Formats: sequence, structure tokens, C-alpha cells
Amino acid sequence: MPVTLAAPAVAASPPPWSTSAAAQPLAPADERVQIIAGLLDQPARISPKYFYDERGSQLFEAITRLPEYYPTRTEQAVLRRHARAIAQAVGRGGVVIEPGAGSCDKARVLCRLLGATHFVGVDISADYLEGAVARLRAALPGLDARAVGGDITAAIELPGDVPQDRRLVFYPGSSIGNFDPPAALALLRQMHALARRERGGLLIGIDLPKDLAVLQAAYDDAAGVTAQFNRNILAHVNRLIGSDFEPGQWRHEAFFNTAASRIEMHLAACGPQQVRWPGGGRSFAAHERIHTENSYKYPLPAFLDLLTRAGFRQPQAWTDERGWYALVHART
Ligand code: AVJ
Repeated sequence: MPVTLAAPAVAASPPPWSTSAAAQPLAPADERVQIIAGLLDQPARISPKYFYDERGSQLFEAITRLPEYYPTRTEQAVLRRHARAIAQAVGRGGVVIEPGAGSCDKARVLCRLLGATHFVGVDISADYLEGAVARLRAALPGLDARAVGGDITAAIELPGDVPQDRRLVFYPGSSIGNFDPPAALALLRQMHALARRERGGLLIGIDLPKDLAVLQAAYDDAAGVTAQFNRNILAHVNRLIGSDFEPGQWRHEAFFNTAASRIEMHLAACGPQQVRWPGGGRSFAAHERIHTENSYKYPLPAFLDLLTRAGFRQPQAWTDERGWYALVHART
């Protein structure tokens, strides 16, 4: 008897290099439901993971080169300044596992520094990652480098032949700051489970609290690149759920919430807005906001406490001379 496979209700996403925005199908139904729930919330919210469509990833790259955006170059400076001490704490050789590996640029520096034997990059965008891992292999022959598609907030399955021992989870870029403390703790526990055999560890980048004006400028730069990055989330959401946000009608807002120790980014309606999507919509009053991002700035002791609660031991931290940013190593 012939077997007929039912066509999926919604086609899969195109590869990240696809340039035809119009041809992109909507996101899968469950994801659309999630996004719409956030838009209908009071106040409205959009997850920061939706910043990173192709244009958003390019804008973020541009942000990392802005004079005001200190985290990327400060992290590089910490790694350069303390390279020997870090290599000694982590130990040479071993397996480097990077959730959200993206371009693998940082992985190349670390794997070279450590003389790692294996690298496993994990990213939602598996196709883009494949290319980056291929370039990493070319740059470091002898490194067994793999790409694994997956969401870091869910349990990740690694290929069976990745060695169990000496696994180092590498989570640079202070991306942990996008998670509120309970979610950060849950993520650190996932990472602990991933590395937990003999001599496992974590090397993670943490952006520390600092002068308000420095923080503020880093998230509201003079050239307006962060503002474009923030507004671009609406164009991405339009393609994912078929909505009709007008990004130009929304103003970028970024400020430090001292009580919560986090930068908050919002989009504020320039005037009254009526936004529609298939099956629904919402109106926004003038100045009404959509919350798009939190970027927590953990004081080092508070972060070390989270690490301990996630099961990590013997933390060691290295910072730049201004004490703006820390690379932290801990054992499983
Ligand atoms: C990629 C989450 C680390 O919070 O600094 C940069 C994202 N948002 N400018 C950060 C971001 C606005 C970035 N992380």
C-alpha cells in the first residue's frame, strides 16, 4: 500500500544566507504562538533571541566594533593578558564545547591557546555553523572539530564519539547576561551536566557592573547602530508571524535598571500604533513600550554564588585592569 507523507503545515526556515525576505515562510505554529503571547503581554515583550536574523547578526558585528561597546574588545584583552594563567587553570589538550558558537572566531583563539584535541560548536543556526567549523578545521589541522545543531537552553546531545573526559564548556561574550538569575542558574546547571565527567570545566565571560555613563553609552551609541539593531527585531518578527510593525515608528530606549543590575532595552511607540498579524493584532498607545532585552551585569561575588549553586567548584576569575569584565573558570 502506498504511504503518503503529510506535508508539514509550515515549511522549514530557509538557510541563514537566504536573501529573499519575502520568500521566507512564517515560523512554525508553536513558535508563532509564543511570539504572539509576548506581544499580547502587559507590557509587551519580544525575546532577544529574535535580534539575530541575518541583518541583526551583521548589526551585532558592527556593535562589537563600536568605540562605546567595550565588552568584546575587553574580553579579548582579558584573554590576551591572562592567556598563560588561563591555559594553566584549564589544562592543555581536552575538548572545547561552545554553545552559540556562531563564527567560531573565539573558539579558534582558545583552541589554539589550549592545544585542544576536540571542538564541538553548538548553534541553533546549524548551516552557518557548519561553514564556520570547516574554516576552524582549516585553520587548526589536527583539531577534531564538529558542528551540532541545537538550542543551548535545552539538553544537548553530543555525538557519541566525543570524549567524555576533559570537557570544557566555553561560553564567552557575556551572553549569560541575557538570562535573569533563575534562568542563568538553570543554564549553568545544563552546562555542568554537559561537562561533568573527569576533569570537566567551564570558561565563561561576565560583564561586570561599572560606571553608569559607560554602560549607558555601550547600549545607546552615538552612531545609532544599537538603535537599528533594536528596531530590526520588529522586521524579523514581521517575517516570523506575518505582522505589520513599522520599525521606523519605534524609538530605541536603553537604560540601566540599578535595582535589578541590568541594562534594559525597549522599543517605544513614536505615536499610537495598530499592529496586525494573521488571526489577531494589538494597538499600542503613544510611548507604550515593548521590552526587547535584559543584559545583566553580575557583580563577581553574585556570579560566583550562581556557579556554586550550579555545582561548579574552585572558581578563578581574571579581569582587565579597569575591572570591567571577567573571564571565569570553574571545575565541575
Ligand atoms: C550578545 C547578549 C552579550 O547584552 O551586550 C549588544 C547583546 N544588545 N547591544 C549584550 C547586545 C545590545 C549583547 N550580548
